Amino acid sequence: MTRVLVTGFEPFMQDTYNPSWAAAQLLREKPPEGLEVTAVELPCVFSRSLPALRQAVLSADPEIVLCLGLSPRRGISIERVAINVDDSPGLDNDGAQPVDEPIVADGPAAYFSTLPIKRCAKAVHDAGIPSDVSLSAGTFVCNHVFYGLMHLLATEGKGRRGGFVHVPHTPEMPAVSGYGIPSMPVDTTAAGLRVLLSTAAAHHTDIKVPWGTTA
Ligand code: PCA
Repeated sequence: MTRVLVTGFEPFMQDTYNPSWAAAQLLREKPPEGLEVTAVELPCVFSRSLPALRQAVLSADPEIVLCLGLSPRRGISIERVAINVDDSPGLDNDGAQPVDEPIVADGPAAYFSTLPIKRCAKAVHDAGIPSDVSLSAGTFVCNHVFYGLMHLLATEGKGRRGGFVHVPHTPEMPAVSGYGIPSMPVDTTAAGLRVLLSTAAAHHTDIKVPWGTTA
């Protein structure tokens, strides 16, 4: 059995629902074959999210950590890189809005995901669920958690692998009809994430296929 920790976020800003946490719960209920999933909900708060994540890693002792967050994406959006800056576009759930502050004062500028991101994106896509490699997790709490996760895994030296995935809105969310942003049923999101986790558990190395961009 491969031990996996999956985190999702509580709702934030105008939303009352966050499909990232709903998907994490679905993965816990029905984990992929051979995987044992612990699911933990993180606060959408700069100051409290990383202590909660650290606690979850300590108690679950996972081999793989997959953090999930909501973003208006077209499918399973696999983040490549976390950057060392908080530049919040609005208030977090504690009313804080850090601007241009480092996440770790003496930390590196960025960390790459240690999951095989292209292999995972291809596997999810081949299973018929939209998926892509993303070059930015933004500069709100998701990037904060992604950077903090990768810093923790790099410095604790336990060989755990980790990464971050943004999931789309669900069709019922008001922003979808209001702004016409893309959406995906949460069951489809969970199905895609099962493929992603099985792929990540089975493969430590990535495939070398073009997925770059000029933009
Ligand atoms: N998405 C936000 C934070 C919490 C979440 O689910 C983000 O993309 O930063």
